[in-house]
Amino acid sequence: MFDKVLIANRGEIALRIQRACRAMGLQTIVIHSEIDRDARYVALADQALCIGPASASRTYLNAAAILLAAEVSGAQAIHPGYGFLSESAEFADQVAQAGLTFIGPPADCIRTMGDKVAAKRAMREAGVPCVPGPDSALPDDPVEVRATARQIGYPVIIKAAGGGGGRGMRVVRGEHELDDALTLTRSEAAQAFTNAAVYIEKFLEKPRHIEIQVLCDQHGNHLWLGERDCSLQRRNQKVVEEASAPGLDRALVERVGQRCVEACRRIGYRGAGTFEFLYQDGAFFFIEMNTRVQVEHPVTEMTTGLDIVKEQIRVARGEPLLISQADIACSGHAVEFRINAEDPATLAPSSGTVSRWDVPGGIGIRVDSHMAAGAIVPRHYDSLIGKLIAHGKTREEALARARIALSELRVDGVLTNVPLHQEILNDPTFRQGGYDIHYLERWITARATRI
Ligand code: MV4
Repeated sequence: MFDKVLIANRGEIALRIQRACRAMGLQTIVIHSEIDRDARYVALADQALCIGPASASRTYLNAAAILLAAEVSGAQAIHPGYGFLSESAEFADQVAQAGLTFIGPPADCIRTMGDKVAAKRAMREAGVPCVPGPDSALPDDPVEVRATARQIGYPVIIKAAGGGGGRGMRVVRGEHELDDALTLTRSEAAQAFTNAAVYIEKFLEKPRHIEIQVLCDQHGNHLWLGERDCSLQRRNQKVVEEASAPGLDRALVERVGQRCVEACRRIGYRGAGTFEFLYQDGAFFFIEMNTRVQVEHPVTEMTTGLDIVKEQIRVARGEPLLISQADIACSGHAVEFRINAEDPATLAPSSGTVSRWDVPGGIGIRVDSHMAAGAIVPRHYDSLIGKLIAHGKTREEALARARIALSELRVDGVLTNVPLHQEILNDPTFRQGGYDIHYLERWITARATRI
């Protein structure tokens, strides 16, 4: 049991976690860098500790400094948020060794999912549908690899087992490209990740990115909370996410959701998690599991009415979930627009001081942001400054509400991608729904030639 939580993150998620803590009557401690010292969530916390300069490696990624801050402040639990140390099995272990509660899954689950080969093997064994390809790392012998690639059928993709989120992968369209791709991906993997292993899969040309949210306690309750469509992305950064995914066969989603829940039971998963799938030609293919709360969790909160961060904390306290699968009814449609501080024309990050921050409101509108007039957007971290989430009875209603809300959002001092979102909302393919993961990049390229 704990009543004092240290939030090892920054920005909108630091504020989001703090709100959940407050709703549960828990004390909050935030750690922060020098450049974040005047942030709104820092002032709102019960206690704040500056642990270093702006550099993320010396602050939000500095496990030793965070553990020391927990010790001196008397925190009994650490919430890692997303990014930074959230998926470090080593950090989760260190937190436990310090006698504190890590608000997240067991370190072993994080470790398994961090190794994409081990993750895939565990999921296939649990009956989750996976992308065709072996459940093992590639052998050194290029002749064996050639045979495997031929068996799968070109195009194939070679991925680093220690990668994920789009890092360390290479598409191979024919045998003539295989040796070079293998050598390059292997050397990248050896350099960038502690795990040098690579693996091979069938390359899917035009998939959608559909993910399934799960929530588990240690009392045998394993739930799935519906799916999200995160196909609108650029350079592996999601831009718009929605729940539910338009046009899917509900009976199929139901079966896949149940498989995810069974897999969680099998591996002893606890906390919130996300199964990432590629969806193509009416079938789901597991690629990775995320063992953290995600940026896009609010769309699921809007359709289920659940507070995912609160449930994460409940579960970490050893308490049982108060809901069962039968209680989960996804209602209506929710869409999230990530508000980034970036030049809408060049898409380059824009940093500085926000001089005006006028937030939209009204029925079905939620804004998760740590911004305010006077807030600093440092160049040292990612460019997410807020999220605008719209809910409606139907997708059309959610999009209509989002359109009005985006028109009410006024930001001065930094550039934002709000104009990009407004253009996206007018795009017939987006309005139709069901676009694939390459749609936005192609749309942006076409737009660049239009301007
Ligand atoms: C793939 C794929 C096509 N076929 N795997 C990129 C991020 C990482 N999570 C997995 N990724 C992909 N894996 C096979 N077998 C295409 C991608 C991919 C992608 C996936 C999800 C969201 C955006 C993406 C953007 C480019 C490529």
